[in-house]
Amino acid sequence: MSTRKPTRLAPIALAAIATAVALSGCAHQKSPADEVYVKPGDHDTTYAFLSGGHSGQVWVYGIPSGRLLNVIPVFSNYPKTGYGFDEDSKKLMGAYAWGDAHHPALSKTDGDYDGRWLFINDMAHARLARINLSSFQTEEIYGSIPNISALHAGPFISNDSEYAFAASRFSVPVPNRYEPIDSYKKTFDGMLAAIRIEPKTGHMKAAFEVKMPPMDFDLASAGKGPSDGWEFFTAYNTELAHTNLEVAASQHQQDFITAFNWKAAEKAVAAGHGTMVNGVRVLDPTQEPGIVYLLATSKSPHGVDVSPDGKWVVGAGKLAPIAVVHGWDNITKAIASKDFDGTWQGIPVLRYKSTVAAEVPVGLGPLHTQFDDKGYAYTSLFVDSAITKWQLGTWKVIDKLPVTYNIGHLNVEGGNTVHPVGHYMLALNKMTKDRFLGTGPDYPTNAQLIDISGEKMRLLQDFPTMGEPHYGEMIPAEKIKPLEIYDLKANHAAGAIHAQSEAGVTRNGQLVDVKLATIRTHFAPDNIEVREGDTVTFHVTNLEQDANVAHGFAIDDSNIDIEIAPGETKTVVWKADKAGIFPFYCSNFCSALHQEMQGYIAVKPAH
Ligand code: CUK
Ligand code: CUA
Repeated sequence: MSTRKPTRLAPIALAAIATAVALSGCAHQKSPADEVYVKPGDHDTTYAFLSGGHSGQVWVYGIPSGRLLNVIPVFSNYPKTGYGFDEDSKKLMGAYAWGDAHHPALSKTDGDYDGRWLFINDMAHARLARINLSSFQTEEIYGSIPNISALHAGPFISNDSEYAFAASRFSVPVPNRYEPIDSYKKTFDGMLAAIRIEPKTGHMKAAFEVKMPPMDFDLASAGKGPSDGWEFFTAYNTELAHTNLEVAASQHQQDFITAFNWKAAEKAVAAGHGTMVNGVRVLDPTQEPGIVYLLATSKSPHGVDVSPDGKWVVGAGKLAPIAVVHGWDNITKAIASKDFDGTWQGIPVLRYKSTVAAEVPVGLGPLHTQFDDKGYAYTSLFVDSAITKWQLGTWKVIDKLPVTYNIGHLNVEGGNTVHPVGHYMLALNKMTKDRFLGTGPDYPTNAQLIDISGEKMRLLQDFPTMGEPHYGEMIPAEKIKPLEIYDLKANHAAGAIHAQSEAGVTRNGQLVDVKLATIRTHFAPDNIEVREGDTVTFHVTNLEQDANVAHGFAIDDSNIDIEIAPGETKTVVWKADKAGIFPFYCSNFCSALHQEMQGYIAVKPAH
């Protein structure tokens, strides 16, 4: 079925093949075309969840084919599924019609992806969303998170999904209030946040926060193994500039990674430390020794990534051609012996010479690092348009692969876990330029699939992505168990019905309730009479219990169009504000008589 798992061979046979490949210069290697070709009817081996950037959606791709499997609307409307049109999803989306989604993050158990949920941030409104990976639907949007402004850094999930961590990119006064902008250094605050994830339901709630100097927090990564219980955040703008940042925030040769001991913070919060600000307990690190330390890291660090064994904290300073590696052992020793390079804004700065294990000369514009299962690291280089592979421990640069063009994030399958898979890596490039047929001045972005199972990285293929997927997460397909239908018997949604006989119209003054059934190939009822001025609530239940039989419900001359999955109920509200005849129909091709699936609403004049 897949190109992924070769037939099991005895170790001797494998060794023989390895030798043969080495001697013959890859004569036995499949061509890239064979590696990405998934023949009709076969399935991909891996899911890739790519953020849709400011389209506010998540794109689901199959890997290795690069086929777009589906779109999950999160922060913006999607008529295809009716998201943002029915009452429940309107409520989820709240007051905003868009979001800026950057970082999909899979839930974890014991440091590995468990296939339950996908979290993603909306930077612009400081929100986090949770997608259920059985229904592939957005289940929760939490926020705006109190005291967090521009949630770029997040969500970063701890090893047992205890918390999603997040931080403010643009500092503002906390609590938010008027202050003259040039009082920035004194009155604006950077914030780190721990958002508790309820283990059974996945519900999110801000648990505690840490008030920091007004740096721009950018990204984070969870400690693992020995460093579990810590979260590492990068920050640029240690200059604390509030204007002309391109120059003013690029002055210092080093900025910081903030090492945050969240287990210690939990204890401080349990002991009642800190103050309540907008309903969340906020700790002041200058009053809570041991909670936050600063790690000097080269010029304007963007990404920070902790190796799967938790021993190395890799920072990528985008304005220096190196990846800075801090050793976890070094960090703990420096903390224990108070080996500080003084304090900054009241927070201890660990001596750089003591914590740094290596400065790896990766190339120009380093942004993000990922790891494989064999002790190698891969750093994306925006300016060089390349990926550098290097080795943990020896710090040797092994390989450099050009990518097209201007890579941002990269992602290894299982990339943020303690057990990366080490076969596929995606390069998420910002620019497409000449890679695809032109489609006017709006260009797609470009994902490139790279095989990292050998010594050298091998480019397998390009495929277009949309809305700038800053980041993506890849997970083996067998870890996800997609739902096929909703169980009609278990459907207790408001207005749900379980048989066509329960369908019908009820009136209460000018409020009309329609329990509408859809089943191949009709609506029941399909002739509905209401009066001008009525507010008509349609609870549409799809009575089907066969997979892949979704019906639609669209009303002519209206903004109503939803799709209802088998066993699902969706509710839409329609104003009968003018007399006349309004046809409605099934907008989703469902069967041979789909075109017959229609009905009429007759609106009687008020007088
Ligand atoms: S970011 Cu680094 S390239 Cu994670 Cu929003 Cu876009
Ligand atoms: Cu039901 Cu088309």
